[in-house]
Amino acid sequence: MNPTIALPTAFESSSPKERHLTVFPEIPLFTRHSNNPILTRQDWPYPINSVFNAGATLLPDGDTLLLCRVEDRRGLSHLCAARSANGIDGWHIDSRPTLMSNPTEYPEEIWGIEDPRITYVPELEQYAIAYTSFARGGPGVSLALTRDFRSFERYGVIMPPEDKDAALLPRRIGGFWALIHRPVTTLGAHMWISYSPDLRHWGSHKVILEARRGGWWDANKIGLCSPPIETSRGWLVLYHGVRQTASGSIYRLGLALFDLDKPEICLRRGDSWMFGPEAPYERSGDVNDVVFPCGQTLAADGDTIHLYYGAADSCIAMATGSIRALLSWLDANSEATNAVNS
Ligand code: BMA
Repeated sequence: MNPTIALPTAFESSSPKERHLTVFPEIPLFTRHSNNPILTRQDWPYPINSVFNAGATLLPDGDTLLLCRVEDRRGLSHLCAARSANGIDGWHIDSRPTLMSNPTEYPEEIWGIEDPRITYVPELEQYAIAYTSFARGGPGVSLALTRDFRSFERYGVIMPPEDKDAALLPRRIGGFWALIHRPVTTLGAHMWISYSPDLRHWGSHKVILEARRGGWWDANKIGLCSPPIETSRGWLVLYHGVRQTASGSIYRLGLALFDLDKPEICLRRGDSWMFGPEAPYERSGDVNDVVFPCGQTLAADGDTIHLYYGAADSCIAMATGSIRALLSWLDANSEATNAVNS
C-alpha cells in the first residue's frame, strides 16, 4: 500500500556544487532501532538455524506482518509469518512454517524458498509474493497470491534460473503487470523489468539498471531490495550492490528513481551507497557484512518508512527513514539520467 507522496519544493534538485558537499550525509538516512535485532532464532517457536530477509506489509487491522525467510537446520529455507501491533516487538510467530517448499508439485523448490517481497495489489484485493525458488538449475523467481497469509495460490516459477530479487509493482502499467527482477546473463547481474497480461506469461524484457564496473561499491552485481515505493516523482527503488573483496562480499544499499509511467526509465541513481553493514549484528553472522531488506511499511504520515532487513543472514533488524529525505539525498547525490548505466 504505497500512496503517492506529494513533495514540497524545498526538496527539489540541488546544484552540482552542493552535490559534492553532500556526498556523505552527516545525518544518517536510516536510523537503526534501539531494539535491533528485532527478531532472532531465539524467538522462534520451533528449532531453526536463522531468520532473515523478510517481506513486510501492513495488514488491514494496522498490524505489521513480516514474512520471514527461515533457514532450518538442514540449510533449506521456508517462509514463516510474524505479526506485531507496533512492528517492533510483541511478535506472534506462526507455530509452524507458513509457506513450505512443495517440491512434488513445484520441483523448482527442491532446495527451499527464500527472500519474499510482498506487494499489495488493490485490483486483485490480494497480496502478491515474489520469492526465490531454489533447485538444481539455480535460483528462479516464483509467485504466490494470498488474501490472509494463511492460504496461498501458487503460480509456480515465473522467471527461470538464474533469477532472483523480484517484486511486482502494485498496479498495471499501460494495461500490463510489471515485475522487477535480477537475472544473471552473460551481460552481468543487472536489474530488469518484464511485463505480463495475466501474471503468468511474461515478455517485453528490458534492463533497467546495470551493475557498475571497476571500483564502484555496486560493481558487477546489483538487485532490487524491498518493493518500489510510488511517489509523485517516480518509483523510488532501494537496491543492493555487492562489493567483492579479498575477505568476502559486502552488501550495501543504494537508491534510484524510475519513471512512473515508464518504469524502465531510470531518472536518477545515487552515486554512493546510503546504508551499509556497521552494527555488530550486520557485520558478523552466518554471512558477514550483509544488510538485505526485502520489505518496508509506510507510516500514516505517508513519509516515514520502516525498513526491515536481514542482517548477516542471521537475524532481522529495522531502521527508520523518510521518503522526502531519501529523495532529497538522491537529488544531491546523483546526476539526472535517462541511461541504464553510468
Ligand atoms: C544473496 C541472497 C540473499 C543473501 C545474500 C547474502 O545472493 O541469496 O538471500 O542474504 O546473498 O548471503
